[in-house]
Amino acid sequence: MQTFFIIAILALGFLVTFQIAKASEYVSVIRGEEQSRRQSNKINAFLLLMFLIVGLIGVYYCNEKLAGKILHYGNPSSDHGVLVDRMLIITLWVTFIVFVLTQACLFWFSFKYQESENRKPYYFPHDNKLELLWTTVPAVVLTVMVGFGIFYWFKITGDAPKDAMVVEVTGSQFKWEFRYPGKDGILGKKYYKEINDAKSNPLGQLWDDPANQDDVYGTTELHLVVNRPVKMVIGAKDVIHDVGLAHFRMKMDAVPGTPTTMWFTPTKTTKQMRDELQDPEFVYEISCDQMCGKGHYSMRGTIVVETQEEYDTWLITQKPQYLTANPSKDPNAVKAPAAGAPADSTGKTGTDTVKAVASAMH
Ligand SMILES: [Cu+2]
Repeated sequence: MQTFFIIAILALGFLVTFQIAKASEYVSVIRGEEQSRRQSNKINAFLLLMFLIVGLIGVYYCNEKLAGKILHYGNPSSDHGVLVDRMLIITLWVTFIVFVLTQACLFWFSFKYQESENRKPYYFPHDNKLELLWTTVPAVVLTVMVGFGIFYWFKITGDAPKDAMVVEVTGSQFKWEFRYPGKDGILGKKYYKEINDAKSNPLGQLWDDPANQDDVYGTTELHLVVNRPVKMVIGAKDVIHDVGLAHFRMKMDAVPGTPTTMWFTPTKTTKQMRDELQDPEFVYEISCDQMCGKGHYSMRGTIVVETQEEYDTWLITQKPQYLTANPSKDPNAVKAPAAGAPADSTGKTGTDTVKAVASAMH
């Protein structure tokens, strides 16, 4: 029904415009071309001025309406985020001033210098001073702005500080997977042909590589340490995704076969953010910022920013993926059946099995 009304209104609007145009054509024939031309010149000049005024009010109104809805992530939660926000604000101010000045001149001059019998136009085809001015001023301003952008870009994608923790982020349709290097601080080698979910090897880790044996794997939730730089090694398994970290003002493409990196330092824990925003439900978010398929919208993960102690406590409870994929190598796996419970068809209890395995190992 609503669609019908919209189409009807559009059709009516078209008809009315068409009829007005036709009527004004007849009027001009009756009045004489010259007078009608002057008349429409005046109307156009007035409409241009109205467009300027209504347009600027519209810009102000949209801004007021949407201000809280677009940048509603609070203050940035990372060191680089502060720099990114500063650049954004400077860019917005510069473009705002240029926008208002140029639009005001464009429409006000069209109105002020409309055709008049009391005025003679002054024509000048070329002015070197003017050319120089309107070429150099924007060039200098843009160079400064782009220069800052490039400087920060190299900083963010450049070498991370030595004490940085490393985490690998892998995108696939439609989830994020995380890998932590474990105690050795080194992410083990991978090979895409080894990717096998059935064998508990979702990232294709090469188990021969000792560096892989303590790597911790996880999905949906990423753990980071507050005030400690983190270097992200980013990749993808199928199509291009994009790591979007709105609260940290960070963003980087996840490309299959071509690892990308970026680093930053989270400056507020999840708890601090909850207090700051007075929102006990708040969680940091990792989103996919690159349209990657029909489940793109659901490619959301959460990030927990915590203290080093909390992080260490959490990491200890995580089982390396190596042991999940190779249960025979897991020293804790044999303890799995509860004590006293029948362990298998032989009627032995779990404790018996542990004893049996323990004696077999010695
Ligand atoms: Cu996506």
